[in-house]
Amino acid sequence: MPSPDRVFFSPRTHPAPVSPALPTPPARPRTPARILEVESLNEIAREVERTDSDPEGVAIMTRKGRIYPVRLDGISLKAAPLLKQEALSVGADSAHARGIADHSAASSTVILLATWGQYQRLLPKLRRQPFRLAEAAEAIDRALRAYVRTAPRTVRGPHRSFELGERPRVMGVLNVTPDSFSDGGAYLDPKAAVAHAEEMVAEGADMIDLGGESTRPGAQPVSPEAEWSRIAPVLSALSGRLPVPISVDTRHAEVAAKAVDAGADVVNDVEGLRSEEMRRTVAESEAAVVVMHMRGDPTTMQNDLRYSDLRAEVFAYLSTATERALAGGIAPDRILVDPGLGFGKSAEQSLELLTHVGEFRSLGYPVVVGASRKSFLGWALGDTDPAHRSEAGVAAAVLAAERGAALVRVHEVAPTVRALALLRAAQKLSRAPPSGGGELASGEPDP
Ligand code: HH2
Repeated sequence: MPSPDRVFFSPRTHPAPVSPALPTPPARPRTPARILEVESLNEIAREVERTDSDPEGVAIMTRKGRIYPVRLDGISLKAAPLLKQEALSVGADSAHARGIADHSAASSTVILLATWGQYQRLLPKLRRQPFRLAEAAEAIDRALRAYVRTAPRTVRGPHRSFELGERPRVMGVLNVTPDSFSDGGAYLDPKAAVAHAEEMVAEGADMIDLGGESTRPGAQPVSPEAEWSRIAPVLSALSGRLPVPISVDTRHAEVAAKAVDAGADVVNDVEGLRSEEMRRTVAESEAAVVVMHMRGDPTTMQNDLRYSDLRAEVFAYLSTATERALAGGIAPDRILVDPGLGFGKSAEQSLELLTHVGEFRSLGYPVVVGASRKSFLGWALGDTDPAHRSEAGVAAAVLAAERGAALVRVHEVAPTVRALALLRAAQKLSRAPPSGGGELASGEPDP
């Protein structure tokens, strides 16, 4: 984590003292108090600057302007009180189970509540402590750095590379299926599919996601042979001709292998690399991969929607799946994660994941979100017709990108691209550095 001395603000000359002859300002402020909408540290710094605070003061105050709540699981009975004590010693705090005090709990989930500056003082203290608190310090450090990262990253596929993070990117859906829930049959003819891909690229799609099997709830599984026969002609017509990378939406390793051979750069696996064969295929082909969360499979996934803690479970699943991917030889800069809206989730659960999607950035991988036309949008609209979900789908894409998704998977590319242009402009404004001497520091938080 950057040290406080990396915060640069240029020194300023102080103005002459205020003359005592000036009239005394009114005792009460002339305007009501205003709660500031300041999210990023640069935004906080710019506001503090407006008080004409000393540049050094701007840096110090800014670090106090935002709390980052961090959740840790499985903190032991011995470690939890020590963690709280150290947190309190830097002016922060941590919450843990009641049972830690009377020793009725062997371990606890802990929520740390600290500012960036407090973490900088806390982490070195934790690194010196026993009971695996040094390990916890590393986990906190890694998560904070990953969460606040705004720098773009290049994802390298076997055929071409693409940039994520510099602006929200759009993945256009191309379903070559008879039974997809919203566009089944529309692009089964390869000519129609190719024309639709070209249309989406002309509308601003940054990637095309080609799928030959519907994974909607209750969909009938398709054999790898049938799936490949649907996508092969489309892929061979598009590959090398499209100016954007192609992703193949498949659960089958043999389809993934053939598709990457035929020009795909990304394997979009809704089964989250559960299959060892798929992990091997992705590693060997050097494809990028979207690791998605789904409980069970499309035929069973909506049968049991009980989670003891939805986001914690999805987060743990993606953490394990990405660790397995790394262990299987997939390079970290080729991994993307997706919470899988609608895959074994109720409408409320999909909405919860959508509105907290930025949390998954703590894993250190770009986040993909597919909300387009899904039934939770219909639930929010009080309307079951998928044809009426366009506007809500665009809103969901903007919400996802605003909350930290790097890539949104959508059917309607043109309106999404136009809506995201506004978000991009707003993000540029919000992330602009303070005027008093440049950046807070490289690597500083500025989500
Ligand atoms: N959703 C669908 C399919 N693939 N892949 C990722 N990474 N994330 C998603 O949310 C996702 C996905 C379902 O949408 P669609 O392709 O339109 O429907 P169908 O599965 O019926 O073809």
